[in-house]
Amino acid sequence: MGQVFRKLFDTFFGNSEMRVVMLGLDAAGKTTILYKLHIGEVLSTVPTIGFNVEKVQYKNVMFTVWDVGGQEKLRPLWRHYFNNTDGLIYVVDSLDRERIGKAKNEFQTIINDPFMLNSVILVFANKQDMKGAMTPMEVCEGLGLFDLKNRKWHIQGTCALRGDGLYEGLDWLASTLKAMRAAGYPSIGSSSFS
Ligand code: G3D
Ligand code: MG
Repeated sequence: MGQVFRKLFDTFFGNSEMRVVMLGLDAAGKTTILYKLHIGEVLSTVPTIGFNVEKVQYKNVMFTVWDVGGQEKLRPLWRHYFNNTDGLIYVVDSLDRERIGKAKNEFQTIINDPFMLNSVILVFANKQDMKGAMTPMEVCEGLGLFDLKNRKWHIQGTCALRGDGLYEGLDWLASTLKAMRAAGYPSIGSSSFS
């Protein structure tokens, strides 16, 4: 998995800087995904602003990860991390039907942040290995993805424990960003499933 992923990024990104933030409610599977990618040492920091941030730098690509859905008052501080974000990965625990409404509220707040308006959106409908998990289509509906206007998004069913779907999702993210860069960042909406 790690090797394939590294090859993918080497092929697509060369030397261009890229910033990816991976967000989701606690227990969605973000930390598991970060480790599963094997792209470098996961640095866990608690900045003075008081929430836990995990970071992995792989060559020119910086992944920054934190839990959303905590204290509202910390929200304005996210801006610091949103700045210049190229790609958002939003991870959903597909088994957690009770909190899909909360996951939606947080998601909508994030993607409508002025700093996030140009970022492409990859949603991981995680924990697909679990019986009773929402399908990617249900997660799509739960988050309100169909209502998005002029955004590039993609939803991918994943099992982070096994690594299933991670590569496919990141492949979409990398190739989409590459195409946007080549075209000078047009913000044209499109969507896709897998
Ligand atoms: P977070 O970083 O988003 O808060 P974690 O989430 O990566 O810490 O994962 C939370 C729990 O979900 C962990 O279980 C983890 O093993 C589990 N998990 C993550 N991805 C999957 C998946 O695809 N399938 C299943 N079945 N479980 C998953 P624990 O028990 O360690 O709390
Ligand atoms: Mg975590």
